[in-house]
Amino acid sequence: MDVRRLVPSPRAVDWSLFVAVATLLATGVATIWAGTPRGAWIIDLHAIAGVVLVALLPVKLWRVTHRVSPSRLTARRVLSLLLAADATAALATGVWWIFGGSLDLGPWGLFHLHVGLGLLVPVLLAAHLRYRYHRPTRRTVGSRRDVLRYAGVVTAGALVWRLQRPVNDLLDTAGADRRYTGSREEGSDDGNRFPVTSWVADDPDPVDPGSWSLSVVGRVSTSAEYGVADLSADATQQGLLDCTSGWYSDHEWQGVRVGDLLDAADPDDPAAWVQFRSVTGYRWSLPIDEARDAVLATHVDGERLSHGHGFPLRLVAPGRRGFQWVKWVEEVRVTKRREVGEWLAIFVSGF
Ligand SMILES: Nc1nc2c(c(=O)[nH]1)N[C@H]1C(S)=C(S)[C@@H](COP(=O)(O)O)O[C@H]1N2
Ligand SMILES: [Mo]
Repeated sequence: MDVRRLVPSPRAVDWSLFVAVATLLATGVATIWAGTPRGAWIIDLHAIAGVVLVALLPVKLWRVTHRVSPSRLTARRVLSLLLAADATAALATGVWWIFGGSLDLGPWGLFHLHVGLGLLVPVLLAAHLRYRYHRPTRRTVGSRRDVLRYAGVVTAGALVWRLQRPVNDLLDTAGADRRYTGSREEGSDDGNRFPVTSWVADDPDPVDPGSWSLSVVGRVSTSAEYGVADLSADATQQGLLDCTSGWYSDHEWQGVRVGDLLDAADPDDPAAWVQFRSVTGYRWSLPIDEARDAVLATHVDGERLSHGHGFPLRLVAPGRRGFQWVKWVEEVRVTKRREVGEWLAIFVSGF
């Protein structure tokens, strides 16, 4: 058999690469919300698109390498080279992560590097397409045989992804304990000894419990204010914090049930959201029914929360990604509509 017959047409390869990158971008960004097993398919799709890219990229590079020689380097070709290098590095860091790799880059690690390199791919690709774009034609999709090839590549990708799990288990790598989100376990059930993370740059001074208070305000009939001593921390909640930077930690949290605070404040009928605000301005909302079951924690595994983990009060929101677990909470605000600006606030609250 002539293996070259297996290789799709150049246009088909290019468009498949484009679709793979678009899928990787969309699913990569979407993992930010994937906090419950219902979202596992998002990560599966991300990985399968990655495997497809691993298969297609060499085909493309094989076709174009003859154009690249030091004497023929134009700005455009340098851009294409950067794109190839970045895509390769994004794939390599992703695969390395899957098999348990780590990197110490100051406040960042291998997972951040993967996200950074990955986000750069569509940017470089857009620039590359500005002068290398060819309109798709009927030949791009091609024959029935091409369609079978696409299906074959995607199926092979799914198989390879399916196989990484047993390989990780067999080699007993640090990648073996990954959750479906891609996150790896750190310091579960051991009080405050798990990573301290901020979404962007939130880093307030320790909160003075003497002058701190918690306000319950908004669409309620009785606003209330609680000092540290007024809070009866009699609720417990098992909750797994899964940070989008690639680690998770499972703990038993002790604190105040938000439902008790709401019962005391008596929300009005249109009340639909509950927003948790930090002393830094960082804030996030949960639908009111979900918020009722959430806990504002004062303790973790029986230890008083450390400053880094949000003392005196932090939101525990199981099933939500870590960035929604607001630390240093000083206000519970009941609202009718969700504040759109909180998306911005979580990025800028540290500045
Ligand atoms: N006020 C505030 N709360 C915050 C953050 C922040 O930057 N500011 N970071 C969030 C993110 S991204 C995560 S993963 C968790 C981390 O909690 P930890 O530092 O206790 O591990 O807190 C969340 N709560
Ligand atoms: Mo996070």
